[in-house]
Amino acid sequence: MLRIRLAENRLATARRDGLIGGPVHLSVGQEAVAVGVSRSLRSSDRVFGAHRSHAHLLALGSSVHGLFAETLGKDTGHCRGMGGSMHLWDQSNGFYGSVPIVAATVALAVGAGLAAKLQKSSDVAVAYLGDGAIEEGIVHESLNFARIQDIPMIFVIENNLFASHMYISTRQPSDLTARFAEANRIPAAVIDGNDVVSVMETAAQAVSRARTGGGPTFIEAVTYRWYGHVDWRDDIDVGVNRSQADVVNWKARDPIARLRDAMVTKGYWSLDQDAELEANLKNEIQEAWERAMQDPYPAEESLLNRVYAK
Ligand SMILES: Cc1ncc(C[n+]2csc(CCOP(=O)(O)OP(=O)(O)O)c2C)c(N)n1
Ligand SMILES: [Mg+2]
Repeated sequence: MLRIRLAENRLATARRDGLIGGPVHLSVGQEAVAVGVSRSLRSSDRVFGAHRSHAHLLALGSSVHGLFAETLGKDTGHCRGMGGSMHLWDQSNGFYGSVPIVAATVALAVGAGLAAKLQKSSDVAVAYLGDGAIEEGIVHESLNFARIQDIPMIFVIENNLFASHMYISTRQPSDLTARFAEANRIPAAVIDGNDVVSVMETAAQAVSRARTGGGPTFIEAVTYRWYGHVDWRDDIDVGVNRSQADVVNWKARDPIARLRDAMVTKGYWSLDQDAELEANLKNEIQEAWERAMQDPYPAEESLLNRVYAK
């Protein structure tokens, strides 16, 4: 969680300073979701994200340097610099891709899950989506099809209460989305998305159910993003129902501080260990950034080389 946080904070600063050409959608504050889910996954699983997917990628074990290089448009990036922050891919770690068309990858995850089933593997698919994405029709077709075909997959809804600048109560008659799982007879769990242990335990059950033929699960993890919709700003001025007080309250539920405090209180972890971990991670992030900054851009003539994958 800390690696993801430090990496995203670096991206925020770099974007503010004009070093990154395209928008970056940050998930600082939401780290427990991707980390808790990924704990039960293996590299042959098939994970899909969307526009806010740095954490989904990194939590699978993908390299921070690859993310930085991709975001900077460098040849060493996960997509050879052709995608940027919103088109991430690292199949070696099970990340089958993110696409900024909201909800588009949900159906791809259903397809990947169906393939896993037809191949008689015990691999699972994961679709990460937001409370805004669930308003797209394709999600409802996906839920229905996943249930009817008993597809081994997990729908992970990161309900951060916002779609761009619109608060959930301005868009939906309920502030929870799990009712859509109920409508499709998919088992659902609504959990505190800032509690990594709760995410981990819920995801472990869901993944185990999918691997053993039990079909799909819907996990709604309620959380909050600390930055605004895109880039480094906090969006207090433009966010409907996004006051400074809300942000302060949600920061008090910081998933990283919560885990650290719990582990220190129970004697599993010391503040010295914590300081050492943070120092090591800061070094790692700094080195990854410096390397990515120095890496080459892709050659101009390579532009069309990877439009279609072999
Ligand atoms: C099909 C489509 N419609 C609209 C947009 C513009 N858009 C980008 S992100 C976003 C909000 C998505 O909200 P949510 O799914 O809750 O994800 P979050 O940003 O909260 O992580 C919108 C409307 C888009 N990229 N694609
Ligand atoms: Mg949202």
